[in-house]
Amino acid sequence: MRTDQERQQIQSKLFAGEGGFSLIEILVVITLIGLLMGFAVLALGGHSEAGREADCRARIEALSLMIESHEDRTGGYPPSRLADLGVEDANDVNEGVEAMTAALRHRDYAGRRPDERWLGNVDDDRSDLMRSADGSNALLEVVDPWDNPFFYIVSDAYGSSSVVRLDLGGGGEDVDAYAVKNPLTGAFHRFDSFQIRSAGADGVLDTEDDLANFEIDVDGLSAADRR
Ligand SMILES: [Ca+2]
Ligand SMILES: [Ca+2]
Ligand SMILES: [Ca+2]
Repeated sequence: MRTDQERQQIQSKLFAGEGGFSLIEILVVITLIGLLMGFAVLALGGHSEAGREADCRARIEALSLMIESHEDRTGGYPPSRLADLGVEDANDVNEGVEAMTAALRHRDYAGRRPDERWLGNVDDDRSDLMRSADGSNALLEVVDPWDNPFFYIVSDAYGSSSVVRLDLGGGGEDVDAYAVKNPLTGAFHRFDSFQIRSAGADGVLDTEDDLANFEIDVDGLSAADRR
C-alpha cells in the first residue's frame, strides 16, 4: 500500500512534472486546436461544392420570399418580360431574370431588394428606360454561386421558351429554357406562381444537379415533357 505522501508525489509528477505540461496547459492547447479546426472547416465550407449548393438553396429561398412579398405589395409577381416594366429596347437574353431583378430594384418599389453581391450582368446590356432605385441603367441578373444567372419565369409565360445565357467560365452560350412540368401530374411545377431555377454546379440547364423552387425530377427535364 502507498502512503498518502507517495500518492501526492505520483499525482504531482503526472500533472505538473518538471518539463511536462500542467492540466490547464493541455486543456488550453486542446481548446485552441478545436477552434483552429472550426475555422478551417468554415473557410473550406464556403468554397466547397456542398457550401455552394447550400448557398444556392438559400438564395432561391430568399428570392422566393422577395417575389412573394412583391406580389403582396403590388398585386402581382415581378414579370418575366421587360416590356411589362416599360423596357422596350432590350435584347431577349436572360430577359426573365432581368425583369425580376429590375422589378425588385425598381425605384417605385419599397420592398426588400436582392443582395448586391448576387448581381451580375452576363450579357453586359443596359437600357435607357430602366428605372432602378440606384439610378443604374444596367440590366442586371441575380446570379447563382457559380456566377450563372438564375432562370426565372412567371406562370403566364409557361409554355413559351426564353433565351438564357450561362457564363460557362466567361465563354457564354445561349440556350432555350423552358418551365418544367411535374412528370407525375403532367402539370407545370408551381403552376399558378413562378419558377426559379439554377443550372447548378455543372453550369448546364436541364440536368439533374439543377436547383429550383420545386423538386427537380430528371424525367421532368426531358424536352418532350416540357412543352
Ligand atoms: Ca439581356
Ligand atoms: Ca443583363
Ligand atoms: Ca445543371
